[in-house]
This record gives sequence, C-alpha cells and structure tokens, in this order.
Amino acid sequence: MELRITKAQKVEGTVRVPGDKSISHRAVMLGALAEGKTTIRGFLPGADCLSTIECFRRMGVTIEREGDLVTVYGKGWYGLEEPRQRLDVGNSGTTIRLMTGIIATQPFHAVLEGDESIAKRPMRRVVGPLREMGAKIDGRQNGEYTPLAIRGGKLHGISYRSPVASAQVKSAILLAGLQAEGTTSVEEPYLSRDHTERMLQAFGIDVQRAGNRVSVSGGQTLRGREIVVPGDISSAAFLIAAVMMVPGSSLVIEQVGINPTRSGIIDVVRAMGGHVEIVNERLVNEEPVADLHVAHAELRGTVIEGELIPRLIDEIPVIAVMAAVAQGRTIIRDAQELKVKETDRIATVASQLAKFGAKVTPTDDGMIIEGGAALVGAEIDSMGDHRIGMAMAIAGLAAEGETTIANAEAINVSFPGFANLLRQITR
Ligand code: SPQ
Repeated sequence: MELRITKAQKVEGTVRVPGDKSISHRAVMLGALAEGKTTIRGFLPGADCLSTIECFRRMGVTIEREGDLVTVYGKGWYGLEEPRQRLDVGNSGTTIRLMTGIIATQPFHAVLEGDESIAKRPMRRVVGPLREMGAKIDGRQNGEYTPLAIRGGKLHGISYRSPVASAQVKSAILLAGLQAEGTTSVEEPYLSRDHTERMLQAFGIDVQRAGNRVSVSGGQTLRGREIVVPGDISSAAFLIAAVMMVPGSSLVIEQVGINPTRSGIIDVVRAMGGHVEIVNERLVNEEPVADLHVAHAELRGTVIEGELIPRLIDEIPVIAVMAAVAQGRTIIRDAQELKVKETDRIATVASQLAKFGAKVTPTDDGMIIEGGAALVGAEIDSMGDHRIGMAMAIAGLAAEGETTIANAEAINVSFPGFANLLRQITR
C-alpha cells in the first residue's frame, strides 16, 4: 500500500490516539496467566497486539475481541496448553521476548518465530539470562536468532545486571521469576519503561522497586481484573510533531499515557521550544494519563543522550524529522539500541530523511542533524518499519510538493487509522 502526503497549511482539532501498544500486550499476557476474567478497554487492535492474542489462543486461552474491547478468560499460570504449531509473533519484538520468559516456566515445548525483521533481531539478551535461570532454549547461532525452541520447566531466581536498558529484557526475566524458586531481580543501567511492574501490581503481585532495580519472588498468583489502556504516547508523538512542522497549528490529544518512563518526547519538544501543556492528569490502573494541549512554535536544535534515551527510544525517528526543520544542530547519542529495532533505525532514518533534502549524518550510536532544511517531497519507503513510515509522512506535511510512502501497510503494526486521522486534522 502507498500513502500520499501533500504539504499542509494547518493541523488542528481534538483527537484521541489508539491504545498503548506496550500496555495492550501486557494486559493480554497477564490476563491469560491470571485466575479469572480480565476485561481490557481501549486495547490497541494493531497487528503486533493481535499477534499476542493469537499466540495465547494457540495455547488454549479463550480471548474475545470486539474492536478495542477484549475479554481474556484467564486459566491461571499453569492453565496454558502446549501449542500444536509454531507460535507466530509477526513483527512484534515485545511478543516474542516476553513470551519467551513466560514459556520458559511452562511444562511443555514451544517454537516461536516471526517475520523477516524478527529473524534479524537479537534474542540472546533474553535467552542468556533465562538460561541462567535454568531454561532450555535453542535458536540459530546459539540462541541469538529465531526460531526459538523452548522446553520449559523449573527455574531458579537470579540477580541479573542487564547491560542494556530494555523493558523487554527486564520483563522476560521478571515474568519467568514469578514462577522461579526464590527471588529474581533485574538491575538496568537506566530505567526502561515500567509497564510490566505497574501492571503486575495491578494484578495483585508484590513487586519490590528501588532505583533501577526491581525484584519479584516466585509462586505468586495473578488475579484477573479490568484494565483501561491509555492512548499511546508513541503514537501521539507523530501528531505532536505534525503540529511543530506546520506553522499556526494546534491540537488537543486526549487520554494519553504520560508514564515518566515514556514521556521523554514531551521533554524534548519543550527543550526545542515547542508548547506541550499537560492537562487533567489522573492515574488509571497505576498508569498516569492526561490530555495534551499542543501548539506550534519555531523549534531549535538540542542534545539527546543518557537516561533520556530509553524514555523516547521509539520517538527518535520523528524527533529527527522535527530536528531537520529546527534552527541549529541536534545531536542524538547513546542510542545504539536503534540498530536492533524493526529496522536499523539509524540507517533508515538517515537514508529516508535525506531524500527530503535534510542533512543527517548517522553515527555509531545516533545521528547528527543540521537543522533549517527546506524539505522537498520525496519517494519514501517505510522499509517495513511502522515508525519510519509514520515519521516520513509527518516530514511530508512540511515538504514542498508530494510525498509518497511505499509499504505503508507497516503502519498498522502500531497505529491503525493513522492515515485517516492525519487527513482529519490537516488542511
Ligand atoms: O515490540 P517491538 O517490535 O520491539 O516494538 C518497538 C516499537 O517501535 O514499537 C521497538 F521496535 O517498541 C519496543 C521498545 O523499543 C516496545 C517495548 C516494550 O513494550 O517493552 C520496549 C522497547 O524495546 P526494548 O528493546 O528497549 O525493550
């Protein structure tokens, strides 16, 4: 599918974005493992989260869905059944890494695999620590790549110091730790998104947290409940950027999750001179939620590094787009994790953004963007990466002439309805 974008005169309106992807995955997983029924409202019906639903159905869990309302009939931790076929995670890194942790505890065998992109993403980051806990996992190149064949069984707790700030690594180990003997703890260099910790608490689990260290003890029971999923700030980020790309624009985005481990985009847009006001803040299922009032301003370059990186890792493609039109230079460093996402996002951002006439220099751990470019419409390829497709569509709003995005169907991974919503708020 191809998406066509033309230069916008104005962006305005009051909108909501689809549910948070990270929270939607976790709600299905914990719901399936819990005792009793879990109702999920505001679920993201994007391709990735639908893959998670399908995987659990294949392990015998009944899951009903009507739009963004999902009902999971939890079977308890050991109620899952051995799947008869391989479990297909599609394009979803979150699905495969978290499920590896869950299946490592089960008294059965399962094989996990996904698409071409998943086949290139590193898995030893979860396979290694799970093996230390006693799990038997095989994969290509000694467990680095899919397919992963898991023979679950009895695990013992470990104290793991993760070399990367990764919520998927942390979550896989904590989920396995819930059924391991003794205590399992994970410490990370910077705090990554903490939705697993918060949702475990919402499901009645005792989670100990201190700084960047989190611990759980084995043998706890999850209790099914109602979960309300806030709008995904990673999706809202594209709309915030749209406002910043088009002078005279303003937008209200209602009901967005503003968990501090995810809200780095707000800090960066503000540091660049943009206006984002947080209104009507409240707590829903342990997750902070608010309405965002966004108004255009001329942006200036900034430096993004260190502890900020995990708080906005998925927003870097669209931050690069804003940086291309900002005044001055933007430097992004400490973001080598971008290389192991759906694509190498350092390379794909640089190659696609350059087509608009932007000046982007890729580096080993990020990129340098010389701002002030006058963008011209371009023929872009999403390269099968949802966030690249959307980021480049936003660049197209400020580019002279027409922009086309090839392979735009990838956007459905996290933001179904993106093109329609963009049409609705632009003129
Ligand atoms: O699920 P997937 O494919 O890994 O999705 C991405 C994305 O852009 O949507 C990354 F490519 O988000 C990850 C995020 O980068 C989702 C996630 C989570 O829900 O736990 C955590 C982050 O990844 P990581 O590797 O830092 O744990």
